[in-house]
Order: sequence, then C-alpha cells, then structure tokens
Amino acid sequence: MMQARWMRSLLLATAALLPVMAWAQSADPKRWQLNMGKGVTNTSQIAYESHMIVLWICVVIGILVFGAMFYAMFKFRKSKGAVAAQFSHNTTAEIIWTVVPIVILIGLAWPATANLIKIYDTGRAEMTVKITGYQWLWKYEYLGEEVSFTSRLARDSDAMRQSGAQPTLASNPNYLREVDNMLVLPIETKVRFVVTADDVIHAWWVPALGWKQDAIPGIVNEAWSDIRTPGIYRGQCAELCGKDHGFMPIVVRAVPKAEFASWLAAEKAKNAPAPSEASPASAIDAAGGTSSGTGSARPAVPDPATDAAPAAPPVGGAPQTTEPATTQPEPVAPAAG
Ligand SMILES: [Cu+2]
Repeated sequence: MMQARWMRSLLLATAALLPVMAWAQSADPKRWQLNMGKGVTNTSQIAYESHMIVLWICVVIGILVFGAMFYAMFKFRKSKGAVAAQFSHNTTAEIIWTVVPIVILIGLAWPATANLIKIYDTGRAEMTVKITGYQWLWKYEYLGEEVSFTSRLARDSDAMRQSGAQPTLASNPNYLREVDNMLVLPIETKVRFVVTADDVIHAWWVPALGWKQDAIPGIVNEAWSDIRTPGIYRGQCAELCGKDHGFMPIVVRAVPKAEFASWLAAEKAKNAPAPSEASPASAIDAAGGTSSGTGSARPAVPDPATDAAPAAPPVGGAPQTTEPATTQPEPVAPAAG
C-alpha cells in the first residue's frame, strides 16, 4: 500500500514535468522555458548534449558538497557535545581535493574540445551562403547561384513600432521578428555560411541553429548548419550595431530539398539577365565582386509584381535584388527611424 502511494506520487511528478520536457523539444523559446532548446541542427544538438552533461555533473557535485556540509553541521553540532579536531594539515585530503577537480575538468574539456572541432569544421559543405550585415538589414547571397537579396524588418512591424501602438502577442505574435525576404535553406544539407559586414560589427544569430557568428567588416567568418526539420526559425542581430540594432531580425525558412530547388529556380528566373545587356556585371556578381557594379548596370531587376518589397521604400536604393553600393555607408535608411 505504501508502495502504491509512492508510485502515485512518482506518476504525478512525472506528469507535472511533462510540459517542461515538451518545451525542450521546440526550436523557439517558450514562455517560462527553463532549459535551453535542442534546436534543429547538428551543432545545436551537440551544444544541448554538452550542456546537459555539464548540468548533471554540477547537480551531482552540488548534492555531494551540500550533503556533506549539512551532514557535518547536524551530526557534529555543539549541542550534541561535538569537539573540533585540532589537526591543521592533511596531505591525503589535499591531494584528493586537488586531483579530483583536475580529473573532472579534463573529463569536461575532452568532449567539449571534440565538439568545438566539429562545430568549426565547415568542410564538405554542399552549398555556401554569404551573409553580409548592414545598418540595419542583412544581405544573403547564394554563392555560385547568382541569387541574392536583402532581408529587413517587415514593413508592418516597422510601421507599428513607429506608430506608438501597443502590439499584443495575439495580434502580432512575431512583432519585430518578421522580415520582408526570408533566408530559404534546404534541410538535410550541409550549408556553409560566410559572414561579414559592410559598415560596423553585427552578429548573425538564430538560436535554433545553435551558433552565433560575428559579422565584421573586412573579415570573413565561417559557420555551417545542417537543418533537420523544416520550419521557420527566427533570430536577431546579436551585436550592438547602432540605433536600429534591435530592428534587424533574421528569419530562416527551412524547406525540403525539392522545394528548395524549385524556389531557387524561381529566384534565378526572376533575376535572369535581360538578353541584350550587362552580362559582364553578372560575372562580377558571381565572383562576389562588389567594386565596379552599379545599380543601373545590374542584370537583376526586381519585378514589382512578384517582389514582396515595400511599396514605397524610404530611400531610393536597395530593392530586393540590388546590391547596396559599398561606397555608401547606409544602404537603406530605416523609415524615419
Ligand atoms: Cu546589427
């Protein structure tokens, strides 16, 4: 009977924990989520597992240390007539409390280093996306595919933030986390990212992918992802980059390979050069060159009918497929920001 009651308590405790466990599965953080998310990539999985191993080691150490402390405090308390020992050194104890932490640290560093090496190995990637940070938007280039576009805060989010209206979770669940053009990526594909910036330091961060990479002018950083689950994954610029730092969200749409192929083909068709002009410029684009191309010489002319760009961008520049000129420090001034 005692056992039955005990079993019932255990079941109740498990039931209470279930929502917590369910939250841990999801990519986006949830309200009152206590643990880190598992994310949707190899890297995020590795990070999650390393975190859990360290967490449980800390729990065991905490229980042992506090257990010994409280045991000593109650068992050997003065009111019970305990008398303190008078020795001042104990070589054996000193060796133990030096060696044990060293062993623990090596035990933690070993797998962590192996994981770091995996995380930094961008070799054998199946495709490469170049990410460039600007004040205050992102540019994505699918290298070798002649597909590129800019991605910035969705205009309705921007309008709402400037209107002073109070968005609610119900009316605007992704307030300030929505963009005009999402970065579309195939799942189950090792995608290499080269990350840089044009003006100041930004950082590209989508928590579900499990990494964060600085975007630094003049430096090309690398990262990679192999997204496992189709879905929409949101992130933000993670390096204070100016007054609109908080308004340059990142949205990744991960789709099955076939869907990605057709999306890419459609983008290419949209950007296809007009037959008569400007093939040299497209060669420059493909090489990643930015120096000589001007907006007017580009083959890529955004189609207003299909383009999701805002009807009236605040500045004449930077339609979706146009590369912001490198000589111009601010490719797009955010609307009256
Ligand atoms: Cu930024």
